[in-house]
Amino acid sequence: VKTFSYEFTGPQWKGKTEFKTGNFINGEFVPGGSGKFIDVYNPTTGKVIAQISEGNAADVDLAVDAAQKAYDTVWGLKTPGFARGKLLIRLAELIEENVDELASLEALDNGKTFAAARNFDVVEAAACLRYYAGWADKIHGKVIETSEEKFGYTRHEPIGVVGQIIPWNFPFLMLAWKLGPALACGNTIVLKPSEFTSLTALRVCTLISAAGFPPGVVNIVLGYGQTVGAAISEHMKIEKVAFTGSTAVGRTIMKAAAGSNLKKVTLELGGKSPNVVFNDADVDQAVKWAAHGIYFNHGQTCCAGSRIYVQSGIYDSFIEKFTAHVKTLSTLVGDPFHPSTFQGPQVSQIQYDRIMHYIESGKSQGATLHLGGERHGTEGYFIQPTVFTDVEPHMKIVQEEIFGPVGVIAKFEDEEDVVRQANDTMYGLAAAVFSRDVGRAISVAHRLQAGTVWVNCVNMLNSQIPFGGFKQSGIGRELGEYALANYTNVKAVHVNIGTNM
Ligand code: TXE
Repeated sequence: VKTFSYEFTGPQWKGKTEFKTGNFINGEFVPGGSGKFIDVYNPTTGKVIAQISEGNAADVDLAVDAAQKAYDTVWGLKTPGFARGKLLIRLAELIEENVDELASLEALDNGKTFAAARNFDVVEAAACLRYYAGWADKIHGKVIETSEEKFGYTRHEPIGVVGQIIPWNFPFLMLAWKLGPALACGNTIVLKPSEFTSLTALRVCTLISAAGFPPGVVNIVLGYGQTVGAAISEHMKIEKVAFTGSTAVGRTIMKAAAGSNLKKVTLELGGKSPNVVFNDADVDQAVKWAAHGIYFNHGQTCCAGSRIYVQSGIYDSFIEKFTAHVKTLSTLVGDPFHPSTFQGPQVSQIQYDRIMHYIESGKSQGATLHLGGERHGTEGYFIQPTVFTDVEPHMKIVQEEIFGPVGVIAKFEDEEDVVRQANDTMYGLAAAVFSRDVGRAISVAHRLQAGTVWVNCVNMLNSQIPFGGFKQSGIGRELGEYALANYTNVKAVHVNIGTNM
């Protein structure tokens, strides 16, 4: 197993990190069965910084066996809810104690800014684990009396071994969203991080052990989607798979589940979220939020407000103020470790190419490239914050998820018009409405086909509030009490205390 050793000497934090980069199975780092390695790139420079083991289907089998053994012997109800909660709290504490190191690693590996990683990703990950720690001893069923002599009760039993496959845009936060509810409910886990961003998942393994989780409760198998991801989704001994990533892969995972053991599937997929700004909105506020909606995390956010609809009465003033704001953001693109940087590089060469391809398609389909559209700098995967105007509903940049710092702005006349345009998409992850008329804002929020609607804000994510998609943006909900249902089987027990049939 290789070791990753790195010294951070940024202006915000100096320190060292060191950990093994093999699979984490049964509490130990072990080499991948293929004997091969995957290069890990620093997206800021495009240079290789580490090598992680490349796992295969045999590694998934080993991880499932370890997870099953842990489930049968030490986890599930053998570690009662309050004790599972205590371990989750300890893990949250250890994450907080190591926040600078974890945030640095995330910035190095993913390209997001150290400040965002520190103040959002890592902090929210710890908050999520604490939130689910609180649920761990409150997961129980109901008693349902059906007659004087008969009653039933329900048990919310853990499922057993669950599979989890996560993406690269919020590597550490997605890990916490997946681990929190699954562990609180008493399941054991086989998780695959993205092959692009596995470093924080590996670092946290040592914290999982240090917190006192028994070996085998959390197992990480590194590798590619087509091998390790497919092995998880097809596995006959995994009864549930949770996935965050592209809609195309979500479809593949559902097929694999259907073709194997009909494992339960939850999916959190892509989006093309509309952001609707009415004439009566506070324009300065709307501008600020709309920019955050699309440019936060370099546009690599599933709920990014990538379609901005502005009512005709304020269109010109919105464009003027939005342009000025985005020009300021364009001066803040650069080194993720610099304290004033707002936007770092895109995660990979593949994503860089995909986004540039969409920018070209916007131009060739006749949209106006209003701002940006070019590479920033000479190395790494940086793209200028980009704005298209004069867009038509059929254009690829209006219909498809770009997953980069590219927003499209369209004008609308009235409420009917904008609701129709906003809902004209196969996605339904999120939406936002800006208006000072609370009645209008809420009635439009109710008409938008999206799992989350923000009123006079965007991108608010809280551990307590469910998150997930309508339409082809997904199945099931993460976060909040709702996520617990993903990780329990409800058993009804009927009891007869009388002598009558
Ligand atoms: O995602 P993939 P990619 C969207 C976004 C982006 C596009 C492509 O539009 O431009 O997807 O990104 C694993 N069986 N989102 O190709 O492939 C893979 O190894 C099982 C939205 O990087 O979906 C990784 O761990 N697993 C999104 C995970 O799936 C497979 C976040 C996600 O990668 C697999 C990321 C397979 N056959 C991208 N193939 C969001 N909803 O936030 C791949 N994987």
